[in-house]
Amino acid sequence: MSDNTVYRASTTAPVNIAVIKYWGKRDAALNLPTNSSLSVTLSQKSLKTHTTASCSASYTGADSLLLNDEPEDIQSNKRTQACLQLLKRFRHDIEVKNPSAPKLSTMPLKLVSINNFPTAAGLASSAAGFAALVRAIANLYELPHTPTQLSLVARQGSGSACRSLMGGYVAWRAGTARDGSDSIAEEIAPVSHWPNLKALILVVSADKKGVASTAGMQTTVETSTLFKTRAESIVPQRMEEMEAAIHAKDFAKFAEITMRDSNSFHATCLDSWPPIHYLNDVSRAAMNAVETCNRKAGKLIAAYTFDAGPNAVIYYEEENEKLVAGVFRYVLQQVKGWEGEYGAQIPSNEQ
Ligand code: 2P0
Repeated sequence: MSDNTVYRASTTAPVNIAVIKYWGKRDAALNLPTNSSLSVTLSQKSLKTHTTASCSASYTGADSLLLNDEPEDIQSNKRTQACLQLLKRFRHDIEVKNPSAPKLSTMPLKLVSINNFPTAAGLASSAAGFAALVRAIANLYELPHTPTQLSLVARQGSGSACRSLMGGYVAWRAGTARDGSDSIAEEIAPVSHWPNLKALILVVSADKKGVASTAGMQTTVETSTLFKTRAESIVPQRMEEMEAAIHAKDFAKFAEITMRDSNSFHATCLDSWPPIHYLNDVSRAAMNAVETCNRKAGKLIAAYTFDAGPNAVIYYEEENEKLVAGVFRYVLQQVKGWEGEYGAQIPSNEQ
């Protein structure tokens, strides 16, 4: 008997922006990090990946993915395969326990993903992308797993993706187990804990980034003399201080650690050989603008952070929006190369 039923589930996943950066792998195959990291999940109102997963016995051929209307080669992508195989195994376990459950794990999957922001421009597209992919398939398969349990799967697609399965303030614990079983993400505070914290995203360039994160990290791990100190001595203490700052809603402390950790990460990039440059003159103008905001206010009211690209994310509290927006408007209109802003993204876990 042929069955043409198409099973389908859709979901969206947000971008997250780290305030303690993940940079370096201790196990590239399992995608295990050398240090823990911590991020803020941004609103899905303007930065998100939307993914639909479907499967059917009537589908022919291999699993497929359309990303922004372009077919992606997922057969030779080990990371995507690792995620799909784990999720199919979880579904298979359900089918073994419940023989009347449809055998979704044996059907070809069709995945369709759309980003509403530049892909691979240092705006955490792989984070939202793999988080949406894992959650869409988990929904399709009706898996009972918690977001933290699914973070083990998403991590294998892209490290930072494990932090996009939760809203609010999310820690990715590096873990110590060799099989990665304790390298998981957990929400340390919900978005409602600090509702007036905002993030402004300055798009310096929507081009694809120069050095991809995975390759850049490996170069840093292998060649930077600063890296070991950062991973082993600096970040563990910063994680504790950052969690305390978030719990206390201590913006000045949050801002200091955020900026120092961004600078520390970019310092290890510059200390790599060959050196890796992600920041440019527009990024540095954004840093100066934050320093101007803080000088004008007489205290830390704004914080910058940069990922593997020149785009800036500026954190501030809502009551200081006028001052921050005013300084940025003034400074950036004098700088060539600034493409625009994504507006104020209120961190949110609405999903
Ligand atoms: C972060 N980044 O914590 C840091 C800051 C970039 C700079 O996570 O190789 O794309 O897929 O695990 O997750 C970017 O790294 O790397 C990243 P893979 P990913 O957000």
